[in-house]
Amino acid sequence: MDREELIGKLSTAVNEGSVEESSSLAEKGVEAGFDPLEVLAGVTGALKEVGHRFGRGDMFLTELMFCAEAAKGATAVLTEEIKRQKRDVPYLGRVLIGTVAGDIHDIGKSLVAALLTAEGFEVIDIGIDVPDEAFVEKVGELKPDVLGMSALVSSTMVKFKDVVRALEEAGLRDEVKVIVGGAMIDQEWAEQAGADAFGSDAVDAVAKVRSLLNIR
Ligand code: B1M
Repeated sequence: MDREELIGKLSTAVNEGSVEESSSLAEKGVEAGFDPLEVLAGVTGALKEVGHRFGRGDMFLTELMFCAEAAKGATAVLTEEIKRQKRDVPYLGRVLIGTVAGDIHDIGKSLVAALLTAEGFEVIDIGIDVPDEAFVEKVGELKPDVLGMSALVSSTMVKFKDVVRALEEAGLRDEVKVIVGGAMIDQEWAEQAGADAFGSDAVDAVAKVRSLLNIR
C-alpha cells in the first residue's frame, strides 16, 4: 500500500468510527516508514469532515464519539512515532497545557502537547475541563515558561479571557507567556483574550512557543 492509499483508508476508518482499523492502519504507516506528520494530517482532515457532518445533523453524537475514538487511537500511534524519531533533543523549557472549563475536547490539545514534547519541551498536561483557578494555581506552583489553553466550543472560548484576568489578579501574568488555540479560535480572538500567541495547528503551536521564548 502506498502513502496516499493508506491515508485514504485511514480517513475512511475515522469517518466510519472503526477504532481497531484506524490504529492498525496507523501502525502500518509507521512500519512502512511514512512521515507520521503527513499521516496525522489525514486523521485531522477526516475529523474535520466528521465535524461538518455532525454540524449538519447528518450524524448522531454516539457516532461522533466512535469517530473521535478512532482518531485518538491512530493519533496515539503516530505521536509515539514522532517522539521516537525526535529522541535526544535538548531541553527547551516547560509548558503547562490544558483544555478550559466546560470543554472536554482533548485530541487537538494532546496533539499540541505531543509535538511540544517531541521538540524538547517538558509538557505538563493538566487535562480537560480545567477550572480557571486550577490553571492559576498550577502556574504559581510549577512556574512554566508557557501556559497553553485549548477550547473548541463557542461557549468555552471565553474562558481564555477569564484565565488571563485571573492570572493578572494573582500577580502571575508577567511570569508566563500564554498561547491559545482550537478549531474556532483565530488571531483576533487570541488578542482579545489577552493571550501572547495563537496556534493554528500543532506545528504552528510549536513554532509560536519557540518564538515566545526566543528560541531559534
Ligand atoms: Co465536539 N464539537 N462536541 N466532540 N467536536 C465540535 C468542536 C463542533 C465544531 C462540531 C460541530 O458541531 N460541527 C461543535 C462546536 C460548535 C460550536 O461551538 N460552534 C461541537 C459540539 C457542539 C460538541 C458537543 C456540545 C456535542 C453535544 O454534546 N451535543 C459536545 C461538547 C462537550 C463539551 O466539551 N462540553 C461535543 C463532544 C464531542 C466528542 C466527545 C464526541 C468528541 C471529542 C472527543 C475528544 O476530544 N476526546 C468531539 C469531536 C471529536 C468534535 C470534532 C468533530 C473534532 C474535534 C477534534 O478533535 N479535531 C469537532 C469538529 C471540528 O473541530 N471541526 C467538534 C481534531 C483536532 C486535531 O483538531 O481540536 O481543532 P483541533 O486542534 C487543532 C487546532 O485547533 C490546534 O492544533 C490542533 C492540532 O492541529 N489547537 C491548538 C487546538 N488546541 C490548541 C492549543 C494551542 C495551539 C493550537 O495552544 C495551547
